[in-house]
Amino acid sequence: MAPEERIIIHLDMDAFFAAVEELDRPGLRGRPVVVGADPKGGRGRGVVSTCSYAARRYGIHSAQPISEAYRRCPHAVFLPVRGGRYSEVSRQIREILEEFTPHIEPVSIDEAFLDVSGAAHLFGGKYELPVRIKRSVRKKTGLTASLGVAPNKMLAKIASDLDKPDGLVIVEDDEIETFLHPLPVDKLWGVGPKTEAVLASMGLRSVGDVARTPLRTMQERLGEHGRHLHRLALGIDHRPVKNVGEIKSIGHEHTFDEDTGDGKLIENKIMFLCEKVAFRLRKSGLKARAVSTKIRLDDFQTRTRSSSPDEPVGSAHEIFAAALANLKRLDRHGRKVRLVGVTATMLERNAAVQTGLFDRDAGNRSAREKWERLERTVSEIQAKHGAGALKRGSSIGHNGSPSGRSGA
Ligand code: TTP
Ligand code: MG
Repeated sequence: MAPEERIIIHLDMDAFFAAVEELDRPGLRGRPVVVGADPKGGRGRGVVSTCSYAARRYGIHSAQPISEAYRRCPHAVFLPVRGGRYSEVSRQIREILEEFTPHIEPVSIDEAFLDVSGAAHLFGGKYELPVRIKRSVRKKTGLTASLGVAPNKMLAKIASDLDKPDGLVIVEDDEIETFLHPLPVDKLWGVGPKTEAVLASMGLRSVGDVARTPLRTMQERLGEHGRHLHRLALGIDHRPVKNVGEIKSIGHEHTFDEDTGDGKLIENKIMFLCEKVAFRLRKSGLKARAVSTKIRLDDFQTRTRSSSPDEPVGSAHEIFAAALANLKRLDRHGRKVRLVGVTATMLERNAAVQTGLFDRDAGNRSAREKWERLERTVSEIQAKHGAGALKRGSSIGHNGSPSGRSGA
């Protein structure tokens, strides 16, 4: 028997926060709407959470300083973030998706993967099913979603973004190359500005350029990351769609450009990894009962230490405290370090944080405030370090950062 065709859908709501605001106040429809910090007549210091497509025509975008958004379009409607309301809509969307399949992996408040390999035939097949999902979302929430349908998660994710808003892009098995290869390299998961610069220095600008480069060359220049990118460029991505209960661990690792004995550098890198882990925990509405730290020495010996904090941890600094304590217990025998990794395990639901697509408990006020605070922090980090620092979806390991993985 032939193996079942894999049909993965990635759904991403259009201009989500702004679209909800327009929904609640129809008078705003079509106007430039900016959701985020108070612009204070151009002196505001926060950032844009998101904006409507009408506002995007002025060059306004997520994570941009709100003062700049104001400068670009002072007559836009500026609105504060109402996290509780967006979570409510997000739950509604999740319920709609559950009518189609139980295999749903929520990625963020307005984004999810669905594995409909088994369900598609019940809803008229893979061309009809996404149309029905879009229609149902539209009818029941009044909002538009963009969908990508493809044989794997990476392709579905790229596809959902190609025809926004209200898009539907289907990638067939036999058109992976024609679909993927002309795209710029930064469409590949895990390619941020730094990797993009390395690839550019190798003369590689399109995904096809990467695919045509010998694996060896990719590995020589970018190590494990290079191997991973090469596979992605060929359209290979076997990761399953995971229901929230199936996410057993969230981890990130980093291979140093050069083996290092610099304790400060190692600690800084671990902090950076903890931030990435914390960000993904937050997106998934999870906390960890255990944290493990891994080092690989210059002779390729690999050591791991785990610990269980008294309380489940979710924030970067809590994870870092545990990761650092683990690190101190790892004997390096004076050798240099080649790779470090941090993994959060024994995951459980984080009751305090609303994450929308996951969250079934309606928000009480303090949870909502926390949620909003978190949103703001994320946006601030993005504003400071560039959207790539906490890029949604594309560079987050949940979706396949080169060194990220969700172990099962
Ligand atoms: P996105 O799906 O990235 O953006 P979007 O839905 O607003 O627009 P698009 O049509 O391009 O998908 O993010 C979902 C929501 O998450 C967004 O509406 C607001 C919030 N968000 C932030 O608060 N800060 C950010 O930097 C980003 C990217 C999103
Ligand atoms: Mg969206």
